[in-house]
Amino acid sequence: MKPHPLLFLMLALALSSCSPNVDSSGAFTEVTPVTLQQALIPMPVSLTPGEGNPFVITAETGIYVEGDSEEVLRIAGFLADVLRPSTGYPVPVERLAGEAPAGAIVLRTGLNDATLGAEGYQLTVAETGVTLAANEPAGLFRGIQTIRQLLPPAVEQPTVQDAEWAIAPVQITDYPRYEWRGAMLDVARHFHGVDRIKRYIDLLAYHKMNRLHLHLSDDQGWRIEIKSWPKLTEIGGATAVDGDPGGFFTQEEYADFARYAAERYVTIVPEIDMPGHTNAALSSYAELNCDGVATEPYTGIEVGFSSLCVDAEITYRFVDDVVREIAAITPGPYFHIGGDEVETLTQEQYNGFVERVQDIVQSHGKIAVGWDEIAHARLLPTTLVQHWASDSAAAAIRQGARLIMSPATHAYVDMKYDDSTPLGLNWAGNTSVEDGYSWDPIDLLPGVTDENVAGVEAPLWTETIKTMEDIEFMAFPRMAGNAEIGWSPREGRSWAEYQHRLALHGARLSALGVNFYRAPEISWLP
Ligand code: NGO
Repeated sequence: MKPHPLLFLMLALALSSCSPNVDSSGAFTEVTPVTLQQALIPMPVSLTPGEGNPFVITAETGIYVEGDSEEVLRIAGFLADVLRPSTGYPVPVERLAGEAPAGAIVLRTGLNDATLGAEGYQLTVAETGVTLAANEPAGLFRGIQTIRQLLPPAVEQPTVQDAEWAIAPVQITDYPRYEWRGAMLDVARHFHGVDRIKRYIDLLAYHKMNRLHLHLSDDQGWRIEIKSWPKLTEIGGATAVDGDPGGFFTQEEYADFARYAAERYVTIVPEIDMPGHTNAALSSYAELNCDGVATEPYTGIEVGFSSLCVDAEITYRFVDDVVREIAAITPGPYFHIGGDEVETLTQEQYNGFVERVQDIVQSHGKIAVGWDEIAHARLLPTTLVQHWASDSAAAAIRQGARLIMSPATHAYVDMKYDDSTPLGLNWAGNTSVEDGYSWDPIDLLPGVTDENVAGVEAPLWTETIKTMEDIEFMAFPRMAGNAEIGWSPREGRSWAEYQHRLALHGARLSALGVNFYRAPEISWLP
């Protein structure tokens, strides 16, 4: 019998790199050649190669959905939409009536397996067909990202490719380590519109990430329409860093991409940064200033100088209106109140503000999230604290709050890769791809265990980031590392092994058209 072409691909990869093997418990064992299967990012909990010939997608392959769920049908359609352009095959999506035909891809929910949770899945690939099963639709959606990565990278191309669409037999059981696997995009320093938000959501979803935190306001810009305070966007929305063009989302646009995100099991987390980082609001409404005089618009990149007038009642009417309007168009349960870098208030004033705003957020049915500094105030039991630079984590943990880990020295993707990086900042130091991968949420701060950690988030602040190409260049490939830190088991993660998977992952990012940073220390595969 003729050797299968996939063997040649595996051999080619074997010559270029090596990676540890994974046993059924997910631990990395011996060093063997990288195969497409072992190049998954994030690495699954357990992966067992099967026997026999690969499964091959052909002109006859269809996707079949068990049961009558519309949601699962939509998820099947998502996979078909990935497969059709590059394979050129029709890839019909149908409900399964009776037995699945040979060579089918079958999707099934209702597994009832507690270990898998809402986002876990089981994937079985054999020559005769593919079965993807999960407790919930969200798990199927995550598993589909794995199917995409098991296929040749060309599957992500937008036009018909000449390739053999084969997947070697494998059995995968997979579920996330943390519930919160996020990215933050600052749309305030430079505005990034709906198309960019959707593209970013696609790239996050591809890496099994599930939160997009949007930094919607700062000194330089206010980016979300508030119908009861229209000057916020009229005046505050007009500016950006360096005098670049401003912009803002209408509430309809916001609701549109929030829905787009939800269809990909990504939760939008809106942030209105307060009481500091508020010059855009202070320049829009004189009455928000203690002296009753509107400030000048600001387009520099200093921090810490602005604050709402925390002793004036109108401030809380303003906050209540803003939180109410945004909460009403936000399907997810979170509202981020900022709280970072306030240099013009006493601790008492600051704490009083944070405590009141937390209650306002709760009164509109949302869970409050805030940067490190809020841990000095009295926190509600549900409030999440986003660690970035200070040592307030201990105060947060003492109050029983859980942490979102965004250490600036590792997870800030606005930091330069090295001294030659044309974009980005470096106040937290350069962050190479290795620095961005080689950290773990429970190793950075004393006394933190997985119990204290909700998850991981990679912020992209945009003082220097103006285009989608800029966003992609800074976020990728580091975002892939953050995705793995949030999803994969801690046990066995190592840079020595990861860099080989990343080398192959580069071919997928290229096929997706991502303008990623080709770090010279990685032997990127074409
Ligand atoms: C800090 C600051 C932001 C900056 C960012 C730049 C936090 C939480 N506040 O992070 O305003 O944009 O650094 O890296």
